[in-house]
Formats: sequence, C-alpha cells, structure tokens
Amino acid sequence: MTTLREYLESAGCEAALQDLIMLIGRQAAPIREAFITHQAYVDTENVFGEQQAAMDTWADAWITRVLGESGLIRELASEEQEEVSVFPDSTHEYAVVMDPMDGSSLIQTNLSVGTIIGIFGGGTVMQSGRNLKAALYMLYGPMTTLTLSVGQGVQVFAMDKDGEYRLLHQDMKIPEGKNYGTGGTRPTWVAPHRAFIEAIEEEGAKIRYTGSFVADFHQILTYGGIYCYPALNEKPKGKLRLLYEAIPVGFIAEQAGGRTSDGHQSLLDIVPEEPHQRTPIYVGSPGMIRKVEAAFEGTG
Ligand code: AHM
Ligand code: MG
Repeated sequence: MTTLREYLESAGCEAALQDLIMLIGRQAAPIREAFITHQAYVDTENVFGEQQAAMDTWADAWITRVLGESGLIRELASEEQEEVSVFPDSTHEYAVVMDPMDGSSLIQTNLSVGTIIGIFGGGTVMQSGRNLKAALYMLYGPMTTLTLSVGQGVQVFAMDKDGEYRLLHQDMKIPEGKNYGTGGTRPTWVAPHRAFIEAIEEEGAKIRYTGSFVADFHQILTYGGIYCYPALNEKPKGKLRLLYEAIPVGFIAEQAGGRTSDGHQSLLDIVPEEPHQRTPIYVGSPGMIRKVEAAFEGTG
C-alpha cells in the first residue's frame, strides 16, 4: 500500500516540501494523545473573543514550536495567534497558514475535529489560494486521516497502527450530491442565502451539519453537496477565516473537481488584506455553487 512519503515522491514534490508535509502528519499522534489530557475548558478567550478550549492553545503552541524548529518555514499564521510568526533562521521559504484545532467546541462531545494547513512558497502567508503549493487537513475521527492536495488532485491517507499514513482514497472527486450544512441561523441569514437554502430544501437536499468545518466538509467531499457559512445580517463577512479555513479547504475542494465561492467569486481568487479576515464560505459540488452564485447575482 502506498505510503504518504511514496506518494509525495511520485508526485515530484521537492524534498523540503515532502519533509514539511511528513512532519505535519506526524503531529497527529501527539495531538490525539493530548485530547485525553486537555479536556476541560480554560477561562481564556482567543483573539476573536470566543471561548477557547485548552486543546486549541495546546495544539497551536505544539505545531508552532515543531514547525518553527524545523528550519523549513519562514512564516506561520494561525487562527489562534494575533501576530504572524517569522522564523528568520529558516533555510526554506515555505509559509504556513493553519487552524490548529478546527471545530474545537466539539471535543467535549467526542465528535470529529481536525487540523487545517495551507502551505505557500515565497516566504509570506499573505497570498491568495491560487498560490498554494499544498493544502491538507488531518481529521481526528474513528480513524486519523490526512486529506492532501499538492495541486495534483486529492488523496486521502489513513494512519495505521504504526503511525504510517497509507493511501485510502485516490483522486477523490466530489459527487454532485444532495447533502448540505449551513452555519448561522435562519433569522440571521442574508436574503440570498435564505433563498438558496429554501430552494435546495424544496429539491430534497438533506441536512448534515455537526459544527466542525473539516468534518462537515469531508462528508461533502465523500458524498457531495455543499458546506456553507454565509454572510449574516449583522456579520457580512460571516464567521470563518479566509487564510486558515477557506483557502486550504477550498483548494482541496477545487482539486477534487468541486467549486468554492463567497457568493460571487472563488475563494481562491480573494487576495487577503489582513491575516485574520473572514469571508462567507461556500464549498461543494459545481451544481450547488452555480445555484449559490445565481442566488447572489446582482447583490453586493
Ligand atoms: P473554530 O475554528 O473556532 O472551531 O470555529 C470554526 C467552526 C467551524 O469548524 C464550524 O463549521 C463553525 O465554526 C460552526 O459555527 P456555528 O456553531 O456558528 O455553526
Ligand atoms: Mg476553525
């Protein structure tokens, strides 16, 4: 069975990028261990003023330290850190964006959560998704899986009992599908989002939403449909972040033959103005995104 390293070699990835992806993948084991030792919420809030699980800060500090010490990355921007970290001694120009623990409010309920990573070249994180060299997410579910794109389609690897990632699904393609999940609440949705949801519900779309973006997206990747976190009346940029969530997952979605949108354009075409900026997010099958953009046409 093809291992992650064998895949990266066969894909022709440069050695340092291979090392960086392997290093990130290896952090799933200590993270899984830490779920057991970091269960209680602490009295801290992250830079967005949201309640933060201890596991968020731990995973953030852990990955930042490991990647910082690797000498492989020049910059790192994390959902959990106000400032972009710079590593002047690095011998490589990779720049990493990450959500170290996405869906963290679900840890206490033992539903799946994940780590989202985007890797740019060129030494800076302030780039559009079109420039990504690689994107991946590790999903901590019944299995630990690593869903990866290095710009050559999407491969899913599963960790075996020895900690080795082995190819589980090759060249994933998002089916059209009927599943949907959406953040926000009906009274807070902007009108075009509401119209879109009501239209697909009429057509028999089936709701699937846990509140963990990576887990919910992985279901869409597998069965088709759409994940949405829309603009809300009081929050026109929605909730999720462009760099840490939209861009890496959006890259994977588009590499799997799906599409992404903020209602008007691909998430990968948005040029970030500041690391923590938010964006409405739609990721899913092409037919679903067509309907989203039709609903938003002529607005905003
Ligand atoms: P987090 O990165 O702090 O966990 O927040 C992001 C999460 C997503 O994983 C999820 O899709 C969304 O927030 C759920 O938000 P809501 O509870 O508003 O539906
Ligand atoms: Mg998140």
